[in-house]
Amino acid sequence: MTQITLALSKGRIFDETLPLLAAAGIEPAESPESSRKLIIGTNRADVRLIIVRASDVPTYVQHGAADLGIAGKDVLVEHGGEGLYQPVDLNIARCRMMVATPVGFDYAAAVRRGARLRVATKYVHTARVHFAGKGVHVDLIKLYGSMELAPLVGLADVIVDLVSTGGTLKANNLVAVEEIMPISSRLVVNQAALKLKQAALRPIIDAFRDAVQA
Ligand code: PRT
Ligand code: MG
Repeated sequence: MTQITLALSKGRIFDETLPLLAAAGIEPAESPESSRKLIIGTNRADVRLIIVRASDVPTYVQHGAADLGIAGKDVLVEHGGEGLYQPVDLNIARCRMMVATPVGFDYAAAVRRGARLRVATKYVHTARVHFAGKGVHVDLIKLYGSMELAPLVGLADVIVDLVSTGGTLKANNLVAVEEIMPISSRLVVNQAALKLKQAALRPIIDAFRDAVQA
């Protein structure tokens, strides 16, 4: 029996993946929210889940420690996608990658002036490519979370972050001024595993694709 390992993160991706797993006939034996286990069995003896940080999913799959994974496009763009096949946009955990500024900050004028813009973000690669494309010179400040704080305390002029409801920006007196890209989560597959475990992986990939289309 071919063993299949699927890498997932807790939280919104796990919750939104459950119906897709069910469509593929996979039911986790326990919830990662209540269990501290990092390897979770399923109703299928040949399928197990590993629970990793969202930003680590591409790394586990790239190196073949997991055959499949589910990762946000934000994470995949930062990772680069090397060694990964991305067969299905699952259309879950949707949001938008945005540039945001304090309310009242004249972003258009700042860009026009051509002065260096201080940009705080977890998404350094995405931000670099975005501003280079606009011909805007930036000083990138790498953060690991709570980007919204940076402009409020003078660490940066603008942030690049994910926006879903907009509630977090609003609560911190920030406003989205530019969309960089729409984000959703993708099924990613280790390229070597896809060849070696074709017969076992194909039905799962197809079930996910069918569930998304339904
Ligand atoms: O939380 P942790 O540090 O472990 O990692 P993570 O934040 O990368 O993981 P997680 O589980 O929070 O997010 C996993 C994936 O969900 C991301 O990689 C995105 O693809 C996707 N996603 C969808 C989001 C959001 N929507 C989202 N709104 N990820 C994060 N957010 C954050 C955003 O960064 C901001 O702080 O929520 C806040 C804004 O939300 P609103 O609703 O107030 O606009
Ligand atoms: Mg988070």
